[in-house]
Amino acid sequence: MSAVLTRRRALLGIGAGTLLSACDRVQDFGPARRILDSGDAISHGLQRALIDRAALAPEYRVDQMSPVFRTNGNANPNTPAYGALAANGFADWRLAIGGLVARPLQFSLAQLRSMPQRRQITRHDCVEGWSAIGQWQGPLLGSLLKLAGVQSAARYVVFHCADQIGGAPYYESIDLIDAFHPQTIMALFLNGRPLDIGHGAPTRLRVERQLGYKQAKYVMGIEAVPSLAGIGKGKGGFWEDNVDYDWYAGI
Ligand SMILES: Nc1nc2c(c(=O)[nH]1)N[C@H]1C(S)=C(S)[C@@H](COP(=O)(O)O)O[C@H]1N2
Ligand SMILES: [Mo]
Repeated sequence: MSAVLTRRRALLGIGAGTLLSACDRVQDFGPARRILDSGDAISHGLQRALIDRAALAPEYRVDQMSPVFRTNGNANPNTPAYGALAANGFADWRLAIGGLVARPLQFSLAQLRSMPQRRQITRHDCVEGWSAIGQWQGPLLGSLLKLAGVQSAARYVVFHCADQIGGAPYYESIDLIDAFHPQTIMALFLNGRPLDIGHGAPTRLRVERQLGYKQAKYVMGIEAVPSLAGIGKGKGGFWEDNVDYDWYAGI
């Protein structure tokens, strides 16, 4: 880690664990590391941006949890394929991880549940003007990606969902900084219960530094890609493609 990053971390009071995990990831990706090492003005700006990106979203106490966590968007994919998986308790469902990875993997729900889990109480903010505080639990997305071995040419992670809106598949994407953020999980539980269909069963993304529409529900596949071109209409997500929402929806 550079001296500037170390000093800034001290100034900002960001925990070593938090920032180290972000730095570790940067080290894994050659080009970003080289920019960080170059020591010019642009590099300084990028360092500041990266520190902001590594910050944690606020976490809340149990007594601050919303009594009701409403659903929004699709509350059921309503396809025969999804219906068959749900009818069987998702025993036949698999989460596929592919694209630019050394080892394409398929995880069963039981396998995901047996992995180390992170539990966090966070606030979900929807652009439509509502928010809710809930407790999410699941494995770190970063752990899954490490098992698959993300290749250095990858820049984004795309989430392919089981549902559609107006005939277009719902999908979302984030960059590798958010993918390896210490609060980014594939949630299996909401408020201590297995994710219900309304909230995205059997797993949904929680990327806590971004707005509600990035929190992809009904995730069937995760794909590491070099570029967002050629996926959907190329803007990185259903809402980005169709109503011009920002791809980076930071909060
Ligand atoms: N697959 C899928 N993911 C989705 C949506 C959707 O319609 N389909 N809606 C998004 C929006 S706009 C919000 S605010 C949240 C709502 O999550 P909730 O239903 O668990 O409250 O899911 C997001 N993820
Ligand atoms: Mo939303």
